[in-house]
Amino acid sequence: MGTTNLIDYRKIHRPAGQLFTAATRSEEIPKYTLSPEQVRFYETNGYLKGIRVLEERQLQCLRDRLEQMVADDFPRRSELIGLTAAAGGATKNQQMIYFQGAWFVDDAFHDLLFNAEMTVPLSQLLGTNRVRFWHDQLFYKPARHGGVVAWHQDYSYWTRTVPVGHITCFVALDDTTLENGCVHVVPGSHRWNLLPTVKLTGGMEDMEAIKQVLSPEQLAQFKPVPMMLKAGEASFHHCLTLHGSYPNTSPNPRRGVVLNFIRPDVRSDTDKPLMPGTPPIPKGAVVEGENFPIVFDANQLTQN
Ligand SMILES: O=C(O)CCC(=O)C(=O)O
Repeated sequence: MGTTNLIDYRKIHRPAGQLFTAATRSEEIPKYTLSPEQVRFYETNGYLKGIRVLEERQLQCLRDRLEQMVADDFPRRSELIGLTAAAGGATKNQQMIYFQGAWFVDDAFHDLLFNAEMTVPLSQLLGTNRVRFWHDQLFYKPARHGGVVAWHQDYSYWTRTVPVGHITCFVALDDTTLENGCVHVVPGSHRWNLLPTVKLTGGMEDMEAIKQVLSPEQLAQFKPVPMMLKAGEASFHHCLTLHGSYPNTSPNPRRGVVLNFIRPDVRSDTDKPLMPGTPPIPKGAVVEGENFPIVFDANQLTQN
């Protein structure tokens, strides 16, 4: 079990175990590659859905590890960022269980970052030979709890890094449906201006806050579509694509792993730490180092 030996997986910039395969050989790349139509769809609409990235055994392992992490007795709970200390199983009565840093403490969540099923499409969608990991987020909607993720653009929360060269991959650990709060996107909104931040998680009263700052043209274009996924599938969205999700009213949890990636030339735009607990990267310097591994490098692929 990868969570008992206190390894800091941030120090390992390749898969630590056998659960996921990284892209290392050029001959393997075609099997992970998106079609030109899929890339065009992403460029036009700012999202792409329904890409299978997990096999059943990988899915089951990630679900099990996540359940261990959100249990009150998880030994490395204090290392997870943003997970409120719960007592007596209170966690699952929250509207939303949210935290970052699963990849620090668990080999399966760490190795997922390097999964070629994800990293090859990411390099295509970012239009770059090298893909860098930015950070992770767990969005766990417990059964029958009324939490939303309000409409937002991811980059509104990331302006401390420039230029815009960020992408999000949502990996479904459960089928996502209208009833359990699948993510919705506004197609084409990746061409809109940068919008302000809003309170990200909350109740239905928080969902529509962004509408107060949309122009009449944007309001007219506000035609969300649901991105329903099968467990083990992923969706990708551009960091300016407006997206959000409604409450989980179903009798089962809706668990999603959100992985954020950047182009390799994205720089720090602040002298403060970019993420909680990370050393500062001086303003103007490339975002790199232990906390921001390269997860795919087309220049390093072997030929045989
Ligand atoms: O899990 C959710 O419902 C929201 C996820 C999200 O905001 C994202 O994928 O960027």
